Amino acid sequence: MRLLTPVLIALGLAFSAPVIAQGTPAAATATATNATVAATPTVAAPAELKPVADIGQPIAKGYALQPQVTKNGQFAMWMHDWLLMPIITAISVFVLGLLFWVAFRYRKAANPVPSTTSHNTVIEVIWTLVPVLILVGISIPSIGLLAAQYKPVGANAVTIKATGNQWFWSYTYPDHGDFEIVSNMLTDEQAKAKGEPRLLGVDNRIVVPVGVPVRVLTTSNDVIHAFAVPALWTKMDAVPGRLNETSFTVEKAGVYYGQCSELCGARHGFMPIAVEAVPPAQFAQWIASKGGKMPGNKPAATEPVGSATPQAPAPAPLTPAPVTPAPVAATKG
Ligand SMILES: [Cu+2]
Repeated sequence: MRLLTPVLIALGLAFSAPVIAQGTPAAATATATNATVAATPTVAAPAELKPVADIGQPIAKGYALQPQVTKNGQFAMWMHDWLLMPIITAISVFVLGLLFWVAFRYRKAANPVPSTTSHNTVIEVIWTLVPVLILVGISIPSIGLLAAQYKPVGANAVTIKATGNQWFWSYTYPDHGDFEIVSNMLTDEQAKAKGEPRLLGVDNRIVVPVGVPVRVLTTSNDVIHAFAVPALWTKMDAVPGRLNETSFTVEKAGVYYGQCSELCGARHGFMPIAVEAVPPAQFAQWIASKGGKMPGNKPAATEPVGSATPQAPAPAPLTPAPVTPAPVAATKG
């Protein structure tokens, strides 16, 4: 009898262990609502921004670039609209005009005896030099833009690790408590009900602060994907086994949509990206609502002023328990 009890307990544990082990991955891969639930947030998430038509998403009957909300994007758009397009148009019109002129002026009827000239030094110098000057003129702002796009951001940047999966995105915020966001596309019905654009709306957006540089580290769990958000002038391949880096600083609050931009399989077109840019204070609140914390060990924006233990070491001594219940009750819902 004395032996029987431990044997029974051991048997019970042995049988229950596989059940627990099987339960965990199933929960982890459950695509829709994610780790955020498990994190038991103590702060309510700020209200989601509503998408605005023609901002951060394709424009009906549009043919130009989407309105840009980063400095790099605005410069790139200026370059496209006021440098490249005028030069391309002028060259095309000039060459087409030359062709028409040659075909008309030197047709057989008008010019029965063709010239045998084969060299003209002045013209040859001009048609070599002018294209070189045009290309040099374009390359100066172009190289500047390229360098700006890949300029590493400083220590104050918010880091997001974006991982491509067949066929959804998952994100972690390594400097903010390393919580995970699993982001799946909404169905047509869900998108309609939520006022989200079709094929672009997701169940869980990523949130970034306005005016603060954001560093995006991209990688993949399976095949090559690409993290791309047109309004943020951002596109970076997400390659399995590698970590790529890109960055952007959003200048304007709003919701900006993107898509996977590397053919990655059957549902490549159905793994959108939604980035919500909000004021820094709201960002801190969102981080707290996900169970994360702002860097520097400060609990994220739970208390606006006061009780600010400066640089408190991580395991702060426990204060008497009944301090927080009121806000929890107030914010739940
Ligand atoms: Cu993909």
